[in-house]
Amino acid sequence: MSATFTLFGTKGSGSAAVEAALTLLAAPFRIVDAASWEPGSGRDELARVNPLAQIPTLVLPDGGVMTESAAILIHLGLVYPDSPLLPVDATRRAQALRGLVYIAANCYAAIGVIDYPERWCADADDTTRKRIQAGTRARLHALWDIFADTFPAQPFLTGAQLGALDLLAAVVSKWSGSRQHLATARPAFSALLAHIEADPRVAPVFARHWPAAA
Ligand SMILES: N[C@@H](CCC(=O)N[C@@H](CS)C(=O)NCC(=O)O)C(=O)O
Repeated sequence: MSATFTLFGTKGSGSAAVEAALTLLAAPFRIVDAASWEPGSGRDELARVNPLAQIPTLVLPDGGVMTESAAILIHLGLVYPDSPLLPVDATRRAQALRGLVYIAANCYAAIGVIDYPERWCADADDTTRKRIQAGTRARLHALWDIFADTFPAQPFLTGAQLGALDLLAAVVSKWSGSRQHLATARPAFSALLAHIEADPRVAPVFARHWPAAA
């Protein structure tokens, strides 16, 4: 049992969203550098706590293991009710929860198909893999367009303050050409994402994960 959170993750990955949330909370945490694609002791330790060996994985101070980025962020918002992670107002909170699950279930899931098409198609040859990736990428970009049209900035996605939905949107949109697509397809939303990651409370986390964009 540890008094702090233990976050499994690596640079440029979805663990950035949880790292940003823990940073926003000023919660004590340590990072174990780990990813399923990085052999080593971190990956071994990660696989022992999460059979999917996916990141983010968060070990709680009570020893409980949390996986699934949206669930982790919701849990942190509930454990830190005075924080800005989740809106206090029930109407706004409902939309924030909807948005978090939307990103995880739709956008993040599409990334998993693009990264590992062979997991979703038996005996896929290279042409088939590329076709799955191209179709999923187009679908991912359309999913972000719908997200941008559905979740208004007020001025942040979570509401008046930077919160969990902002962090997950800013991180999951980093991959598979989504930011480049949104820059022309949804410029206002694209500007909001840039504004989120430039927020001084979380900017160091984004700069550590995506140094070229810093
Ligand atoms: N459903 C998970 C997806 C997490 C996920 O796919 N993480 C990626 C890194 S960004 C991963 O660990 N992929 C490696 C793998 O699936 O082997 C969540 O929402 O957190």
